[in-house]
Amino acid sequence: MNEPKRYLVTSALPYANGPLHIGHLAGAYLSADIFVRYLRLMGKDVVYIGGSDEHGAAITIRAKKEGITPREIIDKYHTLFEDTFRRIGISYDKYHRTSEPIHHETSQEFFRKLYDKGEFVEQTTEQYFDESAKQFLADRYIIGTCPKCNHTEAYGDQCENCGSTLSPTDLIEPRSTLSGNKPVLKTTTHWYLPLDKYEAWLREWVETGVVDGEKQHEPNAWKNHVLGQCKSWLDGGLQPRAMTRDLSWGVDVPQEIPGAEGKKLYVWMDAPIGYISSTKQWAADNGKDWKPYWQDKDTALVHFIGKDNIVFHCLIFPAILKAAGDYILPVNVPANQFMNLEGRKISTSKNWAVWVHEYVQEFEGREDELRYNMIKNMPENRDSEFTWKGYQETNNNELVNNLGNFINRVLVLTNKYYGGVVPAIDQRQRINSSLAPEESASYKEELRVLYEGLRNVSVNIKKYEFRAALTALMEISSKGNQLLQFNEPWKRQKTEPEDVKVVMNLGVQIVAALSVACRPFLPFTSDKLRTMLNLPAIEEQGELQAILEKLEQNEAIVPEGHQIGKGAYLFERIKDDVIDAQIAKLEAANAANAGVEYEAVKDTIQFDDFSKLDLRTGKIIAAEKMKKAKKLLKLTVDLGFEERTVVSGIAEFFKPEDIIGQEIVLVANLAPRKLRGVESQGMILMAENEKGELGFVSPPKDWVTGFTVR
Ligand code: B3M
Ligand code: ZN
Repeated sequence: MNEPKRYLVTSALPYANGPLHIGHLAGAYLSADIFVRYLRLMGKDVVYIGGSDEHGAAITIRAKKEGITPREIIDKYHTLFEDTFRRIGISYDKYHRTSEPIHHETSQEFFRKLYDKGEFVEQTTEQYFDESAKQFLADRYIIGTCPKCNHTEAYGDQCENCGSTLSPTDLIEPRSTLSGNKPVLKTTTHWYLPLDKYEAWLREWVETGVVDGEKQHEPNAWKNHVLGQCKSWLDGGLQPRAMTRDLSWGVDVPQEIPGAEGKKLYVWMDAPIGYISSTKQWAADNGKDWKPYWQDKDTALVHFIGKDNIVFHCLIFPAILKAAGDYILPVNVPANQFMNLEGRKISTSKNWAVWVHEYVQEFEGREDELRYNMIKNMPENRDSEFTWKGYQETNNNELVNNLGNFINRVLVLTNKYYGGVVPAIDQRQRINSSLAPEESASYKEELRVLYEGLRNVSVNIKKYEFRAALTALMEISSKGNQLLQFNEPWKRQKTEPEDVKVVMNLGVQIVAALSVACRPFLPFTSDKLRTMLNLPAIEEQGELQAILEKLEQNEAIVPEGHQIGKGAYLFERIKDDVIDAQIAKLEAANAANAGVEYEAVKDTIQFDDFSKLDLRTGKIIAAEKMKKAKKLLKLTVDLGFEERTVVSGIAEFFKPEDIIGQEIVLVANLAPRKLRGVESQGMILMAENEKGELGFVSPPKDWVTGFTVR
């Protein structure tokens, strides 16, 4: 494909039903933000679109749980999202929302168009219905056991454990999320998108990049795991998919269509169209035309998403766009995989997450420190992991010791030696190369090294390889540090001032290049650096392109005689106590959420106290209910060397017939006690959980009875 004339870049619209966590950030947002900031810095025409997904069962279910209306839920989370994205530096051109009228109109237009063109197939089928809630149960209103992996909490549309896409009728033992009841089947009529009919062109498009005889993208530019998911869907055979639902919240099916009453658009039909309505709103706000961004073949459309959204962006939405006609298809869908947290899957419901809105509050001024770690660990091709220790390490070892240290040394020394004025140099002077301690280099050769470094960042961003791009950025800083290390200006300033001028002038050039090149990754740092260097603030209008052009001509970026400002530390070390507090917070939130309240540990006893207990393994050989004692069972316990009668308060949890043969641990030297006229000769050890349920503490299975436990 030729160099595109313009770019339309999207990030998945997050469901407005709960806050954003680092997994979201690492999935669809940081990647897009790096990409668009880079394109703007290269002087490209790019619009970055997003918004909140405010329809779908996830919203109404959440509203019900919190006892408020869907409207209150979406307002709450939409506001939170907007604020969070701004504070962590996600630089949308438009952050919109799907509850806006312009979106309802746009998605209804699509529906109408597909309807009028006869693309839909109307089908009456049996669907699950909750009789107590009087509602059909699509998608997330129904859960059950996944037929593929046996996960017991799979949704009607998707299993979050194995990633399979499901239909409600695939679920084993389905139950309603509204009432918990087993649903019944009832007939209902819906409009289906005949994906089976589009299968051939979708396959050709995904596999070869060709559609309607025209090459639209290079298929080898798509990530393997994205292609893999598409192919496995196509190989499995595409099925018609309902584009409507029986719901009370969502975009109405256009009312003039017969049978539209009570029907809403399927959220996965309306949400991606949200990209278009958001673009329309952006265009209206900025006096632009939205159409070329969606309809001109010279536009590159790129969707950034998480892997659970692949099928919707690579097959279903393209099918909708093509069925509508006049629309372009994405040139790439660089989906990321998932980010785990401290060895476990991130889970909103289990509160196992680092919440971005909490981070930006607790770590205000350290937004880039999080961005850096997330980019370094971006789950580009496989799942990755965030740990607080890792975050501390990347901050202390890479941002503080490498980048921050280099920049600080250049600014401090330039101020110290030249009062902050970039020194004039003699270009014939040779200095020690930044590449190897024993080699020499000219000023121009070092500018060339810088140019290559920037190109390396650039090339990797273009390939959507953001981790590698970040590594390339840090290599520029490492070489800057080597330049200082190999030339030791602090030792040679007195004796070889001309050499030192060349070194320090180059140092300033590298810092200035970093102030531009770091921007896609570390936008806040970029702003600070520009101020320190006393250079114009970056508007993201071709600044990287401009410095690449200069360097390519062996020209300096910052002229001799330019007055820079004072240095300051850009990054601070993060101490252990900060990290420990975050880990403790995570554990505490998790325990509180699980409803666990632990009993306080009793006063310390001495070993002698403990050793007075005589604990023995035993087996229950007879059990019966006690008269007029609901909680008590009368048990006979075999200790091998004798039998005991034990009265135990476990009748609420165990039936006598179920515990014959149960192996137990008995306190064998407890003074006998009469309970309801029966002498109890010992006590059986039981564990009690947070709900007050009892379970036997038992010796390893089939051990001989009567032996000591200590
Ligand atoms: N809201 C799913 C999600 O948040 C969905 C994305 C829509 S993108 C058009 O993962
Ligand atoms: Zn599954």
